[in-house]
Amino acid sequence: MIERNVSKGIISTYFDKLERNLDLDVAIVGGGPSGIVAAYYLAKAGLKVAQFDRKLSPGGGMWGGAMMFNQIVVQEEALHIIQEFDINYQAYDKGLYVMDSVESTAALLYKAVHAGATIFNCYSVEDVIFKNNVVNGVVVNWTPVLREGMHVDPLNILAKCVVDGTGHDSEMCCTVARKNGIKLATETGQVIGERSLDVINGEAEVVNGTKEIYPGLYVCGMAASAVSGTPRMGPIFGGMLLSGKKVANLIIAKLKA
Ligand code: 48F
Repeated sequence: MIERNVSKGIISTYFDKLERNLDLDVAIVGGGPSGIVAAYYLAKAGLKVAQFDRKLSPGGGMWGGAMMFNQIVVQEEALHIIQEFDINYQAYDKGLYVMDSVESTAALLYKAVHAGATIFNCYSVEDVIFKNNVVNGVVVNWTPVLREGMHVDPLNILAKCVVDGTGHDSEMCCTVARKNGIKLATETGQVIGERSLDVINGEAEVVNGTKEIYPGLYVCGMAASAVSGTPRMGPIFGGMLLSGKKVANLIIAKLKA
């Protein structure tokens, strides 16, 4: 009966997919642009990578452009990433290019999955696995379970490296520091919190701040700004793309050494 087979097809292949991803090279928390770019380059390098986003539609803050005017801006330094993802763009001003934010977000997601990354939507990462002072994986639950405040235990997913790509709240860094009494690789050892907007410094510092912030835990995108206390930059996305590529390269260098 087709009615039964439709259900069976979904259930059996979904749980195969979940089981294949219980033991990862890299778990990326957050499906914003920096994390998706990281997923793409990691998968392209042959690593086993899964990305978890709490929303129905991963893509983070890229869909809406600025104030829901659905265009974004990328500077010259990051244009090669736009080209690698086959995104249409037009030159606007000296060194600045604009593109459609919906096309851009869709292209990032499509290429990451085609490169071999697995994206789990509707998953909230509520904690990490923390053993011998190293981050070893993520603890996940259904977003609706957490939203409803239901007392349901999560599942555990092992990963050699975890990336905090949760954006402005840098949730994984906050959780690791708060729960385990450890110091992160920041000036204060804690999450400092992002500063007010400054495009030039914000864009440079988000890439500088992309690093292994604690053994096993990497940080990229706005989470990197928030952790290290550097400025936000608004709807210019080159820094996010470059940060995603940088974190992928750091992890590739570590895991393939
Ligand atoms: O904030 P976000 O878009 O991440 P990003 O890669 O990019 C930032 C830009 O969009 C923009 C900007 C550019 O200049 O400032 O804000 O740093 O996306 C973060 C994603 O993480 C998900 C959230 O739903 C969003 O899609 N997320 C956050 N916390 C969790 C999470 C969590 N604990 N578990 C799962 N997903």
